Amino acid sequence: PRTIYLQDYAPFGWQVQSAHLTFRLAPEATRVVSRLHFAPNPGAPAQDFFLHGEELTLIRASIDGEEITPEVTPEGLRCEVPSGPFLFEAEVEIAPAKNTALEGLYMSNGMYCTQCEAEGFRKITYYPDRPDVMAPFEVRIESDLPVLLSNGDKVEIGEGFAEWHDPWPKPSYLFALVAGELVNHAGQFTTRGGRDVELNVWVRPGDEHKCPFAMESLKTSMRWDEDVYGREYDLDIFNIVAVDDFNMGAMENKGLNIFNSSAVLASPDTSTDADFERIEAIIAHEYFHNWTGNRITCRDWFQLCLKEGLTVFRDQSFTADLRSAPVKRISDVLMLRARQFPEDQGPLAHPVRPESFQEINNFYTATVYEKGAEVIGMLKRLVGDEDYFKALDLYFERHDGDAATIEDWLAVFEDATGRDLSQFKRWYSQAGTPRLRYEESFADGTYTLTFHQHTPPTPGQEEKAPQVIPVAVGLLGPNGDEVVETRVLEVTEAEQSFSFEGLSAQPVPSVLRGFSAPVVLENDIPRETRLFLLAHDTDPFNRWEASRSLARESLMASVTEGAEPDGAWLDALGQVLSETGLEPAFRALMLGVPAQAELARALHEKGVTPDPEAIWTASERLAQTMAARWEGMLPALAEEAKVEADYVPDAEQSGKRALGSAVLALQTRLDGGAAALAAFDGATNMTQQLAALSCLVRAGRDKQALEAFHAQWKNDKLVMNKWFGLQIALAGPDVAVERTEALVKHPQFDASNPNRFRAVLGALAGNHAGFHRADGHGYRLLADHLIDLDSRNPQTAARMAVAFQTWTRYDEGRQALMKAELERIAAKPGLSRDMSEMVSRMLG
Ligand code: B3K
Ligand code: ZN
Repeated sequence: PRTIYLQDYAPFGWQVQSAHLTFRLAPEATRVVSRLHFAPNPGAPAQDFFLHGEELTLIRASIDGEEITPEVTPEGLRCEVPSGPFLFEAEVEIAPAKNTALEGLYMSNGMYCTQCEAEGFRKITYYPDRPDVMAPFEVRIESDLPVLLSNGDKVEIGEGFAEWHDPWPKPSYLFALVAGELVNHAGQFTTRGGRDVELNVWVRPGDEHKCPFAMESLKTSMRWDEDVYGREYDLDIFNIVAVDDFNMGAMENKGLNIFNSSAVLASPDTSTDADFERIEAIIAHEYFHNWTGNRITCRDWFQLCLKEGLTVFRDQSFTADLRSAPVKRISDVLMLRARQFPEDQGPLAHPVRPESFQEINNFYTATVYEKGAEVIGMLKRLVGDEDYFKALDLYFERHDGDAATIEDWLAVFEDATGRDLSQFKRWYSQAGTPRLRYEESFADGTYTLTFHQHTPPTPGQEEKAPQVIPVAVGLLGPNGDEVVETRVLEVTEAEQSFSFEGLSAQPVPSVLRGFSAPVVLENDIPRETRLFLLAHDTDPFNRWEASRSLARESLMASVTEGAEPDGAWLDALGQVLSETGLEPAFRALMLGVPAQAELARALHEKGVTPDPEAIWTASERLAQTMAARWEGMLPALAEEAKVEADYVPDAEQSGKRALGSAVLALQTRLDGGAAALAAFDGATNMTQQLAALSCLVRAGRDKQALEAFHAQWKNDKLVMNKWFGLQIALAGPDVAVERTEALVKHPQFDASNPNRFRAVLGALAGNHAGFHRADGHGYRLLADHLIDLDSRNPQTAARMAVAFQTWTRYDEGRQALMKAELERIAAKPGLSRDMSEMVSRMLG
């Protein structure tokens, strides 16, 4: 496969002044007629006229009304064109019913829908399918289906057709079309400028009752973007459509967002609190793209973080505002460490702005999204809130309607604040997680922190230069009082000191408060200091972090030396748990212990080869010890976690339920499942029902409950995904593989539905000890299914192959087994470009 390089960027030789498309829909033979007005692009180098097009049957083509016979290749079409403006017309045939890759125009449960980002539009018609070519679109859809939707505003809806016009010039990746038997949950929003906007959530008949939450989330997002970023909506209609078969969460097509049904449909009976929060965040994310992504898009796909990092940062801020900021920050860091750190520290490491790719779909990664968001957070921390919003205003003013770059983005910050960001830019170009270490000294009332930073090599980047690391620090006095409030130190050198004067005694530092930069803090902070911070830190993140690191060390000592869980830590944590002044959601997070994969990474970082079985055993033992040690306080915590009011998925109630679920898990360790069985039977919402079922699965007392759950929910696909996933994800290492083998034979397993495939095979990959079973059965099972899926849906298959990215961490036996599976995948004839790139990068 061909590699594309950032440095080779060149603009397209023509502009598309307008695009007119007519669709005559038919499952096996849809006709797409395009009328494209081209004009030479004065700024572009001379080039052949080439339009992207894949898997299209060309019926006819013409220029200015004259039939032409273009040169057609598997990648597109080439022809001679006039030197001035001209009209290009083409008619092509495509087969949406046969499209199993779910990219381009495809069918899901009898409805037509599209997914064009990044390069799917070329499977719909011939077009310059690149984000820097923007055009207004007019779309006519002809079909007998009752609901026919496209981007922009309605022009005319009649018997068997609909016409839409999107006045905002957009790249082809934002094109969307939907046709089907759908019903709408309608709403209305008036923008602050007075525009009345019709809102709809479109779903299949029967799902109407699962729409109100998405609608409320949309309105809240629209208001928030006006209030916080000053951004208003710009069309008279905003449609959201739920689709069952979808490769990702959702897509921000202009005025017509298409969502995985799992990211829209919500009801208390069928969705957990976590689902509600995720739906709210995804609705917000896609809506926020209207400005950060659509009005200002990316010049090329290397700039993907320009829209994704920023939009993730915006949705994280939104959730933090709506719910609890510390709880949101801790959850985001957990996610970053679970998904982005392994990427940054393994064979798939790439900069936030990659410089080459074979298949762009492989770069919708945690690095581009979540580390991309961290980079924006650091920028905001460095310049301060006021200057941040000044820079954003300038960004919107200067680049509205542009296809922009990271250089453009940084320039608005430089111009708005007068800062030089050339060193900061390394966050975009250097891959890898920086390591930070500090030394302390104290003399004559002056306390000095000396930082050292370095970034380990990553594939293709041996040498790393120092980065700008904003380190938020506060100092605590010996009695636990805060003597210096949080201040942000800017570490820019490989080694750099900062002093604090006028202190009467040596303070205890609280470093990297709020996780102010995505780095690994390497200090072996003494256990006493961590216990002190756990008891006294005023920064909730670092308080949580202190406990988390004590937990990690305790578990590591269990794994390597068979040590007992750390009693001093458990007692100190027990104190925090009984602080009724702390919000329940925060205490629920404090009860969480490092995941087994996190321990594997921590051990590997210390030069210890992780043993998955030993990690599993140590984790089980810790849970058992926690339960026994805190037995006395569990009833009071359970009492506090009770929610008497009617179910609402807000932060307060969800926090209580999260605490209640964590307490039930501990209780189950003591009573073998009696309380969980009662909770399962008495559950009045999915959060409780699933929490109880999880406890029963872990306790190995799940047979009847799983049957009952199945009987109750067998007709609800989204709930059934939970049923499939849970019994694998939480199974013991001895049975996880067998359960997966049984479930892929279940009549309701459907490998062509990405949600179902992920629920089952993703759960196996996420069961650390089960997946890493020493005999390699877990590896083989996953590889078998990835090979199978790759021939139909390369995007989802390649994405899930990431489960193998940590293969070099493990013992020789496991390494050999995983390598053999990667090689087996690589050797498969006809392997997709997506999968072949992923596997070859992992093999190095
Ligand atoms: N922009 C889309 C992701 C498209 C993925 C293409 N493989 C959703 C989002 O980030 O909002
Ligand atoms: Zn996005």
